[in-house]
Amino acid sequence: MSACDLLVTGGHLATMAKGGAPYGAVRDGAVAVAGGRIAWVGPRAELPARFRDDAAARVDVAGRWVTPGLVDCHTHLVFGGNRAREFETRLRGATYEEIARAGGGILSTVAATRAASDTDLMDTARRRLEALCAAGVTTVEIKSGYGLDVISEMRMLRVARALQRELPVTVQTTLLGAHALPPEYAGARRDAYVDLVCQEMIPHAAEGGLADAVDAFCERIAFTPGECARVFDAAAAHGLPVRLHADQLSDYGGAALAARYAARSADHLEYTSTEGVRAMAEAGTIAVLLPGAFLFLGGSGRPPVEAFRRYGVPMAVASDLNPGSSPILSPLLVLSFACILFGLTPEEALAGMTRIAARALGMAEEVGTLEVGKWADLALWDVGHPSELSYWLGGNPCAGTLHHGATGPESERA
Ligand code: DI6
Ligand code: FE
Repeated sequence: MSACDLLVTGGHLATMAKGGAPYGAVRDGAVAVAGGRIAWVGPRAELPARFRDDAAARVDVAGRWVTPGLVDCHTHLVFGGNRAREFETRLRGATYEEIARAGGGILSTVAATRAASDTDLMDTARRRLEALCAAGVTTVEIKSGYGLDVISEMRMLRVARALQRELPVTVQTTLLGAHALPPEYAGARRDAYVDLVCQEMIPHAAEGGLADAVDAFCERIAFTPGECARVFDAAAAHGLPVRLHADQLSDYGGAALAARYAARSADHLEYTSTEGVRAMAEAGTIAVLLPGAFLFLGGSGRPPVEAFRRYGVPMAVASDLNPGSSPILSPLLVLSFACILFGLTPEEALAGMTRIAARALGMAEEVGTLEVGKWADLALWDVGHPSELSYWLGGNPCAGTLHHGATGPESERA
């Protein structure tokens, strides 16, 4: 048996590991892969002889930069139809909230998702995920939330799980039953719907191993902090970690609620107060910034980035890929927008879509940096410096990825 299955040399590494040089940069680096994981990483000149001399396969990356595979920690990429017509309506002056209150918005995607065949849902989601993977993503989180009944929510989670067998990517799934009130519960039946989420959806998802976490949309057009708290209690009773769509459209106390439940992350946060930031810092809750949604909705509130820095709240950056507020298929554009719209540095943005995103998913031991013991999830880039990943607007400098040390999907591996 060889000392390593694969030896990657001939380029520079942005390991994104904390503490060292900016970007964790290692010029002329080497990565040794064994059993799909990183067995050694560092300057090629220090590569131990056993890896140098006894590698089963070798890749020369020809002067490229190598980063950890990107981690898109917040997407809703499984859905039926699209909302291009709603986009036109918004451009004529209607707001996202007005459309939602009139029964459009998320609910129009719910109708399209319920009506879509399994094949249709799978095919359209696969195409979107292929775009992310082609641009460097090797870990993605996918939420349900466009089914809003037990069978349709479980179907969304199953489709999300199935994608992992078809593409070179790790999929983490999140149950978002509390995304919107479905039409059949409109009016005075709110509590009955929250009961359905708590007493049927969460138990089904947990028992079937279909969800890795539970999320809720805490907003005046969606669910109150009290309703979200009930969902979180049910999640905790089933051993599932929680996250929250918080303070996206108004300061509704979402960040503080997420902190109270020690949520893995609070996401959006455009209207979060300093008290919310402080609570997140104390709870260790990660801030997930979603600049695509901010841009696409023409947002006015900006997440309190300076306060997150001051209080030491780590910031992840994600696409929020969804049909209504962020139909964005380029993770690198998301990095650019995080810099341009929210004032992150390119290094913060890249950390937000690698190391910090992994923490938001509870996967910090597995992915997010190039460090020994983690999965060999690598992205290769035709750039002269990693800051370029946030700099070019459009185009795709990704020259390929390795997922668990291989180039193909799980189903093609031994
Ligand atoms: N906030 C969002 O930005 C997405 N979900 C959420 O809770 C948007 C979902 C949609 O409009 O379809
Ligand atoms: Fe979202």
